[in-house]
Amino acid sequence: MFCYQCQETAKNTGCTVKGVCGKNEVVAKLQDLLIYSCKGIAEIVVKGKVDVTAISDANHEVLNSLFITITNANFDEDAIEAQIKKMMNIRNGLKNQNPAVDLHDAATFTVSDRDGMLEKAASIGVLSTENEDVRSLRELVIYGLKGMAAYTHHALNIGKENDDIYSFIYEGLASTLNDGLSVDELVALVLKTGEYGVAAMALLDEANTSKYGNPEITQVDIGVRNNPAILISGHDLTDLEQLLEQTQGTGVDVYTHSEMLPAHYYPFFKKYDNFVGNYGGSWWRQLDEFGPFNGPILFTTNCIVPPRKDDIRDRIFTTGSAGFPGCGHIEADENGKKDFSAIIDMAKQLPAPTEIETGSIVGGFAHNQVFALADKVVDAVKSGDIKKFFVMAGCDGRMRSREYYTEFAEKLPKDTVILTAGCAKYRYNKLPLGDIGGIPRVLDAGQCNDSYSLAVIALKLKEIFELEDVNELPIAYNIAWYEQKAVIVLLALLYLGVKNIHLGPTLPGFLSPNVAKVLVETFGIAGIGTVEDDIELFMA
Ligand code: FS2
Ligand code: SF4
Repeated sequence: MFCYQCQETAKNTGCTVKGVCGKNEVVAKLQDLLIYSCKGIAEIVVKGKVDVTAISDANHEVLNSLFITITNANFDEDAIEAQIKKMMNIRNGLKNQNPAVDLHDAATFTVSDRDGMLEKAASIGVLSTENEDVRSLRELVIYGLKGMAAYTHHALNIGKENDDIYSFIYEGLASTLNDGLSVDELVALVLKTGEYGVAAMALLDEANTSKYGNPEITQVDIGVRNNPAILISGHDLTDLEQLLEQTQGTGVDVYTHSEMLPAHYYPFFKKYDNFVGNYGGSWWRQLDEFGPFNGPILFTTNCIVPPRKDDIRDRIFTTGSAGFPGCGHIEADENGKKDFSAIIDMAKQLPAPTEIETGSIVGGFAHNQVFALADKVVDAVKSGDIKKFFVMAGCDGRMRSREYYTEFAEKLPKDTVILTAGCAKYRYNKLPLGDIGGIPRVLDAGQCNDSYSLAVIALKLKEIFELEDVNELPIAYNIAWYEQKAVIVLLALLYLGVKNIHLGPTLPGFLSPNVAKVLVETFGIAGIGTVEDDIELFMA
C-alpha cells in the first residue's frame, strides 16, 4: 500500500505497511481501485461529452465513492468492494451508451473478485505516476476533489445540487489520467479545483441555511442529563434531523460529538428538547470519551478511530459513506429515509452518560451572525480595540505537535480575535480567553465547510473598509490541516486570492519539493515555527 493523503502520514512521506489512521493494506488498495474506477467513469463522461444532467446516479455515486476514501471515513473492506462493483456497472453502462474511442485502462479494466481487485490495485495506485511533481499535482487535485465531494454530498442530502460542480469533478478526475498535461496546466487545474471548492461550500451553505436557518450565537451545554442517550458524530445534518425526529417521546437524549457540535447553532434544531448538548472534544479523543458516554454512537461521516475494545465497537453505528467492519450500518431507503430504531432501542437499555466536564461553550458566528454584529466589529477595529483577526480554521489531530495551537491561542495578544471553523477549535474553545467589548475572542463559525463563512466575512470587511485587496485586511491565516476537506478549504482560499497562509503542524507530505516551491513563491504559503516567533511575525 501507499497513502500520503493526510497530515499524519508516516514520517510525513507515506504509509506503506499500515495507515497511522488504522487503515489496513486491503482497505487502502480497494480505496485506490475505487478512485481509479471513478477516473474511468470521468474519462467516459469527458471524452463522450456526456450530459451530466442525464446521469444523476453516476453523479451521486461518484460523490459517495470519493467520500468513502476520505481519511477515517470508511474502513469496511466488504462495503468498498461492493462500491467498486457498483461503479464498474455504472461505468460499463455509460460506456455502452456513449461509445468513445481511445479510452484509458481506467475505463476498460475488468476484475471479478477480491483477489482480482487487489492484483489490479497494485499497479494503479499513487506511485504509478512516476514523475514526483506530476504525482504531487495530480494528488493535490484528487484530495481537493474528495473534500469537494464530501461537501457536495451533504448538500445533495438536503436536495441541493449544482451540475457545474459535477462537470468539474469529472474534468478533474479525467485530467489525472492525461499524461499529455504539462506541469503548468496541472497547476492551473489545482486553482480551478479551488474555484469549484468555493462553489461547493457556497452550495452547502445555501443548503444548510435554507433548511435549518442561519447559525446564531448559542451557548452549548457540555454537561449531561440523567437519561439514556445517543451520541452523533460526523457532519451530516440530515442524519441528525432524522435521529431527533425518531427519538421524540422515547426518553432518549441526543448529544453531539466533535464536528457535529455546530448543529446546535442552527435555529431549526433548537425545538428538540432532547437535543441536550455536546459531549467531549475532537475526533481523536473518541476512544477515551465513548467509554463513559455509555450509550450508542452514530457516525454520519469521518472521523472514525478504529475502536479497540469490543464494548465500544458494539455500540458504534455508521451511516452514509462511513463504515467500519463489525459495526451496524444504517442504509437509507430510496427516499433517503433512515430507520434508527436499532440505535434507539440499544440506548434505552444502557445507562445515561457519565459526566466528564461541565459548563458551556459558545458558537454560531457564521456570516449572517457576524454581519449582524458588523457595526460593533468595525468600531472595535477602528478604535484599535481589535488589532488583528486570526483565522485558525481546519482540523485537529492526535499528534503532540498540535499543542502548538493551544499555546498559540493562549499567547496571542488580548486585542486579537480568533476566527475558527472545523474541529481545530477544540484546541482552544474551552480556554478562558475572554471577550473584547462583548465580542468573544474565539468566534466559531461551525464545521470545516463553514470556513466558507470566514471567507465571506473577510470579503465583507474588505468592502466595508473600501480596500482593493483582501490581503490588506488585518487578518492572518494560521490554519491546521489533517484530511482532504482541509485541502479543498485551502485551495478555495488560494482561489479567493488569500496570501501568506501558514499551514501546520507540517506541510503536506504529498507536496513534492518543486510543487511546495510554487505554493511558497506564488501564494506565500508557509509552515509553522515556534509560537513566540510566529506571533511576532504575524503581529509585525
Ligand atoms: Fe475534523 Fe475529521 Fe471536519 Fe475533518 S472531524 S478532521 O473530518 O472534516 O474536520
Ligand atoms: Fe496514512 Fe493518512 Fe493515508 Fe491513513 S489516510 S493511510 S494515516 S496517509
